[in-house]
Amino acid sequence: MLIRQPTDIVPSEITSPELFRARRQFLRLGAGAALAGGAGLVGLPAGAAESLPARLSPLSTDEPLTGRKDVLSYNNYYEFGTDKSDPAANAGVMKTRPWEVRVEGLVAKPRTFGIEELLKLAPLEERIYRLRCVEAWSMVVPWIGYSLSALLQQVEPLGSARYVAFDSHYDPAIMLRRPVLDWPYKEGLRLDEAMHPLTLLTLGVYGEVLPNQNGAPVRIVVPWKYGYKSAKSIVRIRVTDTQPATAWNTAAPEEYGFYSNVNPEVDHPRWSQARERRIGDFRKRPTLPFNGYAEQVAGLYQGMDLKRFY
Ligand SMILES: Nc1nc2c(c(=O)[nH]1)N[C@H]1C(S)=C(S)[C@@H](COP(=O)(O)O)O[C@H]1N2
Ligand SMILES: [Mo]
Repeated sequence: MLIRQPTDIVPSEITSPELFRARRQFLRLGAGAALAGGAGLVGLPAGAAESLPARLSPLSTDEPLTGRKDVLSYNNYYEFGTDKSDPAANAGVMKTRPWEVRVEGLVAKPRTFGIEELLKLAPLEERIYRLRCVEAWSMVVPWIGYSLSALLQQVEPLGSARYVAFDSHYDPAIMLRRPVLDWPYKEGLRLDEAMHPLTLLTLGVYGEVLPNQNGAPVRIVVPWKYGYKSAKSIVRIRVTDTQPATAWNTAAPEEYGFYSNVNPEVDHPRWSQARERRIGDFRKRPTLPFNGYAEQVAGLYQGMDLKRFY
């Protein structure tokens, strides 16, 4: 079973052994870090992370979670370095309060949202999603947030709106200055993709507010697309009528398309996308079309040649 039945149970009542084990491990790690009186095991800033209670969403997968330590220490966040361990080591210096996200463009009510406001805009849900990186590894992550559509509805997109662009925060004083990508990091979705209930405005992970290396204080998560579509630490959302430029598509258009739907049949020019390694596993597993979310999202692309629009 891929998708849980709709239910109103809260995560603490879930008896799935993996989830239970993960939560126990989470509590142990938190307690250990507090006792040590300093940084946690994975480069977290000192002090207890703020917990973020959320109700388990029926849109969650029931596959075993990737361990919290891996989720918080094996990251892509190139602004803080290109090695997987760099973001956890370097992102701690980023200040995430106060924080504002400007939502503008082709909308009736452009508005700036403070992070406190975003935390209260809609009921928080725990969404356990598969994350498939373009580098052919994957994870299962218990994100916390709500559908991005709840935010977009607040600003009322105009009839001419077609796309949504996301800008990440960029501060050259604490981030990479080398133009590995065209900073600030940019991403984009078609409006219908952005409005799809699976597209998550993400504020937390593993029961806590987002750690900096995972894109604090607010990021996007689009589970049926390669991980790079899920921009971290966003400061601006712009509704447009033309397809926005994106960081990876600008850097290497032959390798990274605008759509970036997970597709085992369209290889990256330098490697296969047919299989993936789930972090923590030894054997590879087949990659599923749309990362296993085909039933929910394939309809968005009806009639499109997905080899051309990769
Ligand atoms: N601003 C920004 N967002 C980003 C990236 C980045 O380098 N910068 N990396 C992307 C990639 S390639 C992946 S796989 C995911 C990883 O998210 P995680 O580290 O929380 O697992 O973040 C995405 N969002
Ligand atoms: Mo990625």
